[in-house]
Amino acid sequence: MTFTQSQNYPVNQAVESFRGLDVDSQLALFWFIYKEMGSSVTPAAPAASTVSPDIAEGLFNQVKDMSHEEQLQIQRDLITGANTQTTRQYGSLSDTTKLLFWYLLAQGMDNGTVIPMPENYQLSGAAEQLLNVIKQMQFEEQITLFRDYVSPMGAEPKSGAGI
Ligand code: 45D
Repeated sequence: MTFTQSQNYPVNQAVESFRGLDVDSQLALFWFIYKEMGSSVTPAAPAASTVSPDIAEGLFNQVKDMSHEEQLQIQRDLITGANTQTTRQYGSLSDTTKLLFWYLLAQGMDNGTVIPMPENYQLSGAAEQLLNVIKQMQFEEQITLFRDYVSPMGAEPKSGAGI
C-alpha cells in the first residue's frame, strides 16, 4: 500500500463499511448524515464546474413525480445497482452531479416531495458507529467519502446515445 493510500485509509474504510450495511440501513445512514450536515452544505461549493445542476434537477424531477413506493424503490435500486432506465440515467452523471442528485433527494424528503423516513426510525448499531466516525472527519474527507460512495451506484449507461 502506498503512503497516499494509507493516509486515505479511514475514508476508504468508511466507504467499505457503508457499502457493507444492508440497503435500507445505507439509506437511513445517508439520511442521518444529511441531517448532521444541515446547512453547512450549500450547492455553492467549489467544484461547481464539474457539476451539472440542470441534469441533476432533471433526474430529480422525474423521481419527484413518482409515488412514494417508486421513489423508495429507485433509491434501493441505485444502491443495489439494479439495471433500470433511471439507474442508467444516474450512471451517466458525473460523480459530483450524482452527489447533488442525492442532496436534492434529501431536500425533497425535507420538504415533503420525497418519501420521508418512518417516524422513530432507529439506526442499527453498526450504522450509528459509522455515523460517529463520519461526524469526526474533516469536511473535505466527508465530501470525498460521499463522492466515492455514490459514484459506483446505479447502472452503466448504454453505449452510444441511448440511456
Ligand atoms: O419505510 O462540489 C428506509 C454539491 C426504511 C455542489 C426508508 C457538493 C424503510 C458541488 C429505507 C430507511 C452540492 C454537489 C423508508 C459539492 C422505509 C460540490 C427510506 C456537495 C421510507 C461538494 C429512506 C454535496 C430514505 C454534498 C428514502 C456534500 C432515505 C451532498 C434517503 C451530500 C436518504 C448529500 C437520502 C447527502 C440521503 C445526501 C436521500 C448527504 C441523502 C443524503
